[in-house]
Amino acid sequence: MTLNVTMRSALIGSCMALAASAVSAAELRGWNIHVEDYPVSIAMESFADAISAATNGELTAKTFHNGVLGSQPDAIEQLRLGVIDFGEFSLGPFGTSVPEANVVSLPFIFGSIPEMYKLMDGAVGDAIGEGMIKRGVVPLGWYDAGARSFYNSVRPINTPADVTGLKIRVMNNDLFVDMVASMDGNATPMAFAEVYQSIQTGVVDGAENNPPSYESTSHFEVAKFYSLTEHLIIPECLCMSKISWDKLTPEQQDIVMKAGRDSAELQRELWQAREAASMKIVQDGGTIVNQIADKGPFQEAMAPVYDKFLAANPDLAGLVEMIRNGG
Ligand code: BDP
Repeated sequence: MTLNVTMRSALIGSCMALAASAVSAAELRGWNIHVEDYPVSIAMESFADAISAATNGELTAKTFHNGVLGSQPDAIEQLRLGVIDFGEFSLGPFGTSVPEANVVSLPFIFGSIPEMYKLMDGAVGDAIGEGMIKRGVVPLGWYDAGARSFYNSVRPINTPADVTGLKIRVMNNDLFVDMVASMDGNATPMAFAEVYQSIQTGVVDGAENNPPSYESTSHFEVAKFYSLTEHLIIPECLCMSKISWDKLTPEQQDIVMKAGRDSAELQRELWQAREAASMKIVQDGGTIVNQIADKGPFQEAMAPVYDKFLAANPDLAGLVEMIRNGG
């Protein structure tokens, strides 16, 4: 049977109406690993409120905090499959599925946090975003996660040699294993939720993270040496499953995109305050913080990480150069 043009367009029209009504009846489900008072979590709540307000409640979004929907690597897969509609992710674990995202996981690649913002809000963010869309993920806003530094229960780290022999938990990505190996440490990729107990029981000696995560997870209780290496500045992403995105009407897509961008602005402001508050909490709680007098030796130790990455991803050399040159 062949459909005439009128029938065909009527059919398409009714399918679209069905799809739209199916979405407006549904609630978007969001994944978040952090505790409820974390800057990311507060910004995600404002994202949901903005969507509901702008659609008069026709489209709503509910965020499940505290990682109750699973670990980050699993959640990224579920997002790509449309099982989870949206979430807030570090680009660190994203690198295993989106090669372009890996460039921001190279140690010391950004000169500073303001430089990271500038680049992510420009050509670098666009290039990474295109890579994500190709793999089924639509970025809505880039969130701040400050800089990550090492902490452990054994000794302060002042030079790369101090990392030698330490067992360090890293996020799920070979780049971070190589990063620790380049200083003769032993890296163990592990889920965020397992780190506290693993340090406590000596499975690992420490990990690395920004002050708010070091504090909100209470890792500082079991790893009191916090050494400000600031070796990774990895932006994060509020993003949506492409499958879920495609089910929205164009108007809903505009609303969701704007809500995502606005939530990123809020998150960046909240982040600054939380970083300072977290540093105070950990220091009041007995953490011994040390600055790194000279980060040069750490940066030099990372040369093999860059060499291996660029050998495996020659097509990303331009993006790496763009970031290293500050845009
Ligand atoms: C935090 C990130 C979170 C990661 C976590 C980790 O915000 O997305 O899951 O680090 O180390 O800073 O796993």
